[in-house]
Amino acid sequence: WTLGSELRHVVSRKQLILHYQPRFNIRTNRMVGIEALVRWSHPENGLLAPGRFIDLAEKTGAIVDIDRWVLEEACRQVRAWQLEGYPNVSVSVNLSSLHFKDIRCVEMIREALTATGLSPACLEIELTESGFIEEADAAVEIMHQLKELGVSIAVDDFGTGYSAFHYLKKFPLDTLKIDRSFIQNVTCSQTDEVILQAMIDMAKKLQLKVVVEGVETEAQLAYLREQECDEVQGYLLSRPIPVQELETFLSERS
Ligand code: G
Ligand code: G
Ligand code: MN
Ligand code: NA
Repeated sequence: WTLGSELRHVVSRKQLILHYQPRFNIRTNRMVGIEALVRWSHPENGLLAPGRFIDLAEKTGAIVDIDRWVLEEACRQVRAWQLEGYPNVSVSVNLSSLHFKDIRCVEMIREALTATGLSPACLEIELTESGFIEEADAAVEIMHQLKELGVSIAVDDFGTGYSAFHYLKKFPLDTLKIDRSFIQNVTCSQTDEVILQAMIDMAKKLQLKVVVEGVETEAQLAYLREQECDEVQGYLLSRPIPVQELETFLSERS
């Protein structure tokens, strides 16, 4: 398929851009972090969301170059904002689970930090559950090395994968990002409320930071304020936005 072969050249042709979605501390309302979300600025088809090409990039192997670019660009951008005097935010980068089978990904991450001068404390790597359970031994080793480096590790889309909890003991995790499907009906479904509450309780008892994703209504936000949730992300607060908009946001809202 033609998109597949074009994908091999997206990095060298400079067709990728990053949007950033803010993440907020639920108590202080401050923007504390941003998630980097890649887009493909395609010459004929316009701006393509990752849902349109990440799976394909994983199949063709193009994801390796894409993720390396995303990582370095996100680190570079956040470091540039620091040097320009914007308020400090940390950045979360989604990495394909393919990397977590290969110890070289630690080098890739170290290089991005060294090349850009960003402090490891400002970087969080997001992984999906299914991604690291598959080759657990390799993933554990990689995560330990990342922790040594000072980088944080988040489980993305929590609750949608294998839904086995044993790995929470095994992996050195910092953050659970609870999948947006769990917040959707929380204000009208008792069942959903029970499940979300249980996930938040468990995370807190395991001393993990809890981020709820996909917050779209004031009622959902009010509900989360009564829970022990730490941070929120979602369209109610901000969609993923381009660099310039984020700069405005940073200067006005932090
Ligand atoms: O199309 P949509 O924006 O809904 O897709 C978002 C999905 O794409 C999320 O699952 C997100 O984790 C993933 N994603 C976004 N940016 C990147 C990236 O730079 N690398 C990888 N591997 N996945 C990404
Ligand atoms: O899998 P991951 O969590 O990395 O995916 C992030 C995706 O979720 C992005 O595509 C982003 O646009 C989307 N997203 C972020 N906030 C919301 C929200 O409030 N509602 C919905 N439906 N999608 C959201
Ligand atoms: Mn994510
Ligand atoms: Na998610």
